[in-house]
Amino acid sequence: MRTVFSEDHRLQDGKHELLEGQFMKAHESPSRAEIVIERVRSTKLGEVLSPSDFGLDPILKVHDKGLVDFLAVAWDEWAATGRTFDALPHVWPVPGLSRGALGRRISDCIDGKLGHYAIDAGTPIMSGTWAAVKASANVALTAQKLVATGERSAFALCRPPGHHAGSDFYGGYCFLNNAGIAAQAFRDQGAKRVAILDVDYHHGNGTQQMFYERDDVLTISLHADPRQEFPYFLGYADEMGVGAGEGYHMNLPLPWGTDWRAYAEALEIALKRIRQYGAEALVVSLGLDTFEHDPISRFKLVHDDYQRLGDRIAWADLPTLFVMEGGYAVEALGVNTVNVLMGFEQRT
Ligand code: B3N
Ligand code: ZN
Repeated sequence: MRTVFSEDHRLQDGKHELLEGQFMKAHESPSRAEIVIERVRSTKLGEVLSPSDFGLDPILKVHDKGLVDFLAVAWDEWAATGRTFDALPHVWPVPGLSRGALGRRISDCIDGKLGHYAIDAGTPIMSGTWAAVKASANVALTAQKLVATGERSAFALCRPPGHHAGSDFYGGYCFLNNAGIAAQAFRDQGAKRVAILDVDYHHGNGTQQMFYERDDVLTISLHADPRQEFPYFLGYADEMGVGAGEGYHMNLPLPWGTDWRAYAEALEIALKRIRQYGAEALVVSLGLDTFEHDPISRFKLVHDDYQRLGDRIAWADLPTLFVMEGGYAVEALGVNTVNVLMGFEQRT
């Protein structure tokens, strides 16, 4: 399997995230992608390619121009105020603070704009963020092209990750939804039905929002129950899509302590639905924060379970694009990621 990787991911190097009432060292760090690419190389998984530049058009198919334009200039606007620390929001337009007749007002001030577009205070913007974010989307699109042009699978080693980013918001360490952008590219290149399977520990709220009213992209997320975990406000089992999208979204929330046995049962439900749907391509939002030693998560998957996960995904028998999402047990991240990819490849 070929991997697409950009060293520009290093330009996203947040110092802090706001957590438990204090600033903590950011969990989403460059070391994550570095350990994965090292493992890809040392196991000789396959060739490693640099991304091509696809420009903004494929991004604007699924993201609002307002968000994209904001991300492109957010650091410059922040720095223009004389600040040198990473940009984070501190106030949000909850309904009682947002009564404009034409909907939510977007302030002229960078602090108001951050609150408008961000869902949390854990997703720092710095001078290199926009370059890293564009590179991450290009990584996904380059790997998507490999699969769309005939490869059975490809691995997009995206960083920053993407599945919490919606059409018009960012957060959860994510800025643009790499998996969603890639799924839309499959559609635009002729696939009638595309499925996104999100196996990250956290609910893929951005992916759900982006495709919630559509029946041409089936979205399924297995994740920690939002009653217990971020993103808290979306990801419940009764959210199944609306309008044309009714029946084309599936949430499979699981409790703290979930091990492979319980996880595999939910995974079978997801995979059967994908087969029944008749998808022509599969995009996997590949988060490895389901690992037993992940520092911010509470599932119990072990190293070997990731090979099983890859094997079960291969059972769907679809052209498959793996897109990197979360995973913060950095020492184990390379092994666990490549275990999934090898488990997939070993099923012929
Ligand atoms: O949920 C957390 C969080 C929980 C526990 C932590 N410990 C014990 C240090 C730290 C953080 N933070 C909220 C932001 C989570 C973003 C998740 C990003 C992700 O992986 N998405 O898939
Ligand atoms: Zn996650």
